Amino acid sequence: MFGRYCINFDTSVKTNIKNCKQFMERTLVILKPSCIERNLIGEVIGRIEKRGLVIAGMKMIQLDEAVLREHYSHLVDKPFFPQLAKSMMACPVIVMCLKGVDVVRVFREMTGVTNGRKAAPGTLRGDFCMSGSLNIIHASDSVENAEIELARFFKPGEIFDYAPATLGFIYETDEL
Ligand code: IDP
Ligand code: MG
Repeated sequence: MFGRYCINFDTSVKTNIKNCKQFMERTLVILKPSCIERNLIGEVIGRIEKRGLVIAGMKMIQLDEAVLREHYSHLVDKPFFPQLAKSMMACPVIVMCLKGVDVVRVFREMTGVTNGRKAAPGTLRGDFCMSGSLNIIHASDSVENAEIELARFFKPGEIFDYAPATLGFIYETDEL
């Protein structure tokens, strides 16, 4: 019962999660091989949880060249693409669907700029990497691309429509 509703401070006020349009924004995150191999999975997931973002889907998969050519279609003609593809196939990755109000922008800001050496301290890249290529995380860059990318990596039924009971302590009622 609780899983289907946003519970506010006043528990008599329950809003059906399907009406929480703002909360329904989603983004795709990939924990890259540079994250997995460097044992940073817990650090990244810990920050996602502490910020109040909801993990609505998560699985480990092995990427291949075909999906990377699609996912990085804007980069396939760059000289560094072969190196990028190789690094993304070096070991399995973890793909996640995050949900939250403004989650695409919020998680891009938490991620930091592409080059880890230029990323601000306090961001995931700024705190945990030193490379412009091995930069530990992928995060969707727009709401539209997030939906395209989620469809690329998740099958129907692998993303769950639930709202944690803590939601009423993460957002004020009028923010949902
Ligand atoms: P983003 O991951 O910050 O959105 P994009 O420009 O979309 O950055 O590039 C996708 C990924 O390609 C980067 O995260 C990084 O791993 C890699 N990449 C981007 N630019 C370069 C480059 O100049 N040299 C090497 N790798 C790059
Ligand atoms: Mg990008």
